[in-house]
Amino acid sequence: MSNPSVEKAYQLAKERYAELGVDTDKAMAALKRIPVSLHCWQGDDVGGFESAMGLSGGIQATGNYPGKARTPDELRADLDLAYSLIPGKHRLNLHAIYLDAGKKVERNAIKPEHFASWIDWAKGKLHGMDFNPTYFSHPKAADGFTLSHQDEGIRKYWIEHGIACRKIGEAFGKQLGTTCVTNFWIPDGYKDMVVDKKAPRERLVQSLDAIFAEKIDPKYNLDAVEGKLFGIGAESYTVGSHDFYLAYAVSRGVLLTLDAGHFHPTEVISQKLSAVLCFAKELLLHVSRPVRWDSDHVVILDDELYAIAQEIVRNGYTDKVHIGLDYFDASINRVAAWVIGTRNMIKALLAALLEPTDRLRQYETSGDFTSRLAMLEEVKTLPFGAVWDYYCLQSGVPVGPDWLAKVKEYEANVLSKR
Ligand code: RNT
Ligand code: ZN
Repeated sequence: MSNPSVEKAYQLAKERYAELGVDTDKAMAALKRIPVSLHCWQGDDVGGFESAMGLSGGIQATGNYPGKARTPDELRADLDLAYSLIPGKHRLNLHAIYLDAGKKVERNAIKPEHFASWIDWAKGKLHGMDFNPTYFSHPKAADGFTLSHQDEGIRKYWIEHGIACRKIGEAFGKQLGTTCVTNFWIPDGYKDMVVDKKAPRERLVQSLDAIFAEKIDPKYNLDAVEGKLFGIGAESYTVGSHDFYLAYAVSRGVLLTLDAGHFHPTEVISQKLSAVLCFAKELLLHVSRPVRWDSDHVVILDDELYAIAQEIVRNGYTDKVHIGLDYFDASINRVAAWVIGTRNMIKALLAALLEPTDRLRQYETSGDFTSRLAMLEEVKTLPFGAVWDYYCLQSGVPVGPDWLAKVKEYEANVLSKR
């Protein structure tokens, strides 16, 4: 593909960045190596293919935009379109309820074979895959408790689900030749005043220890645990809080997951990366956008997204921080939602890679905070968009808003017929 105005703008931008000691070609080469894990659940409002049971667990997809995927084939077709509009090679983050088994399989009995069509697809398209046990939308999670449940039988069922999921993660890792991150999030919590906050947490420790007892080669599968502040119907107490999982992850050597929507409204995950990574070996991010609550809005290029990317790039964390997305908006075209959020994540990473960080660091270490602030502000209006456009052009994906026409066409020809 050639596009003279995009190429010309890039050459000028390249010169501007070079004046600050930034190599734009190098930045784009580095960007190409950073995968983003697209969450399958944006494609069908976290429905999955296991049963028609509605979404539970205190999370909610609002909206009823037509055309959601109803089968694994439809979901893969939608994903294929999304990936074709996003520069670079990216991963898929699959939830256990998206199995393609052709029959009902109990969650504690799921096996890699139930995900064979996903593995084949990922192999063919060169996507790595990540995985998630599903601890919601199930009769055995109906009272809001799973791994911390008082009932031993229910705990056992969910422990078995966790064990089964790690084996599926291991199979993904082996068959796709790239490590799978298997992320554990459970909805357990109480709506109202709690007397015994200790017992459920002690039970959760035991359940998790049982799930992680078997060692799996970290080349194939890494485990992560995701804490949360509250959910709908579990406003007063969450068993797996951030503090709980931070301590658990560090003491057990598993990954910690930081979801952007799982903290108090003014608390941001970008501030946490360098703190947690002094102790935890790796992190998984659920990049999301909370609007007043954990609303899981589509990720936009806002200050926090820039800040997350800056922390990853400035600190050299690209191998330690696994970037996953986690949002579900059912009020707009779902393929567009993937494309918008993922392109934004990549844009933020590019912006961070184009930062004259060495120079900023020098200002800081020499105590010249005036220059630090001045430069940080000047950087904001450098011709970053010209580099982004060129990166898209080079990657063979639409430049600027041109991708939208492809989504509209697909909506008219495919989605509107569902
Ligand atoms: C819920 C968590 C969790 C889910 C997905 C579907 O608050 O963020 O990560 O969004 O597992
Ligand atoms: Zn999440």
